[in-house]
Amino acid sequence: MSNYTLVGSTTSPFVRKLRIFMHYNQIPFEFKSINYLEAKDSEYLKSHNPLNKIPFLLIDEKILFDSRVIYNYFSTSLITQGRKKSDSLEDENATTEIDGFLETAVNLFALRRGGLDIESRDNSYVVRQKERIELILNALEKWTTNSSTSKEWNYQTMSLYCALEWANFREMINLQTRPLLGEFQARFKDSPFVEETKIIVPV
Ligand SMILES: N[C@@H](CCC(=O)N[C@@H](CS)C(=O)NCC(=O)O)C(=O)O
Repeated sequence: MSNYTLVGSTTSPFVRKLRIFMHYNQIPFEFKSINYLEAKDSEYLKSHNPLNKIPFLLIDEKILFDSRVIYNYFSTSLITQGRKKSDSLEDENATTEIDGFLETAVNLFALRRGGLDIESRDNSYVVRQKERIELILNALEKWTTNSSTSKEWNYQTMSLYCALEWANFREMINLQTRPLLGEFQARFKDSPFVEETKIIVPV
């Protein structure tokens, strides 16, 4: 059996959903927590992943980038073992929407942290990113109401839970203005491995 090390941070929602998914599916792994804002960890990240992003997975001597690719790697194996069903087209679209929301929100957060006024309507790129966030959240609200997948603890619901909690925590969204998504969060707040993987900001 392979040795797995998941490299990431204790704040990243892309990392957190994989930690939850792997624990939930009893996949043994080591979690290596890094803080890429610190010089040593930044060098470590750059020397391993040319995308300069977390998460990545070490599989013995090999390496795999990107949360969705890592998820697909484990999902395929679980399906072969009869321990998981395949994702439907609707599930795939939900994953794309959640990842799209998160990539956009993470980029805007980084721009804001760098000093850009993301509330200004002068920057058409920023305006378009914010519009994308609203469009995706509208679609996900419908998904949380209509889809049977949204009622169980699975990769899609783990992804949305982690995405919303991160975005709310970083004040990129206000869940008070999205009651359907607030209900979704309340439904899953006591789910397996939510507490164990809660957001911890390095001091
Ligand atoms: N598509 C990537 C996105 C990962 C991502 O954006 N991770 C953020 C942390 S939440 C990151 O590493 N950002 C580094 C940076 O922007 O410099 C995935 O799904 O793994």
